[in-house]
Amino acid sequence: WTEPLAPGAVILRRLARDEAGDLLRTVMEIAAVNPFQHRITPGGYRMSVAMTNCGNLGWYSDRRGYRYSEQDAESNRPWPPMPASFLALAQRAAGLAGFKDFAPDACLINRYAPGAKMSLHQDKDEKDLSQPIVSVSLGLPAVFQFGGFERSDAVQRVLLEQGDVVVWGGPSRLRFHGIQPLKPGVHPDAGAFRYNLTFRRAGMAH
Ligand code: MD5
Ligand code: FE
Repeated sequence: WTEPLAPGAVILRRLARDEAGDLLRTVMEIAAVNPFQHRITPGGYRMSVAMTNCGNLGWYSDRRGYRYSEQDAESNRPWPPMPASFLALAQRAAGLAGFKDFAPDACLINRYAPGAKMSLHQDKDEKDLSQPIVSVSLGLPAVFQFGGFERSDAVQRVLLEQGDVVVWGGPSRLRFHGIQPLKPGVHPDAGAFRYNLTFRRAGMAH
């Protein structure tokens, strides 16, 4: 079922529930080629979330800054291709939220271990901010924080569970958001972790 969160933001609860096991297996295949890594922020901190990517572009952070690149600067190799099942899910979700021709070229894969969090931030490294971001939650549940357009604005808290898909577009594309520290647990498909796929149009529209 669909739950409007704010203008431009829609939760598609459990949309990916039935395919979650397949998605997780595919995540493990990608991670076997391009392992999860804890990136360093420009400020010099090690991120608690571990990341990998698939698709033509991948999101990357080091002391030089945040950016999208065609290669993993660690290995100098291209990211693994975006699996057809990932692309189909992202496009289906975007379409349900009213974005008819979403063409993601990047999928950032985040892995949260107990205690891992993502502090309030905006996603604005993408070139075309008229394109939405589609987020797919897998494994352990997490508390998502959904804020406003200033870091100091009040946040709404939303529990995201395996199979929940959120489309962030329109005026919600640039809201501050984050993930509260993951509570320890054991998930039957994902063990001790939460995974999140975020599909993005990072480069120029064609
Ligand atoms: C996560 N990941 O659960 C989240 C899901 C990230 C990140 O935030 O940058 O890797 S994506 C949530 C999102 C994206 C774009 C806009 C908004 C939320 N928003 O307006 O709240 O690992
Ligand atoms: Fe984000």
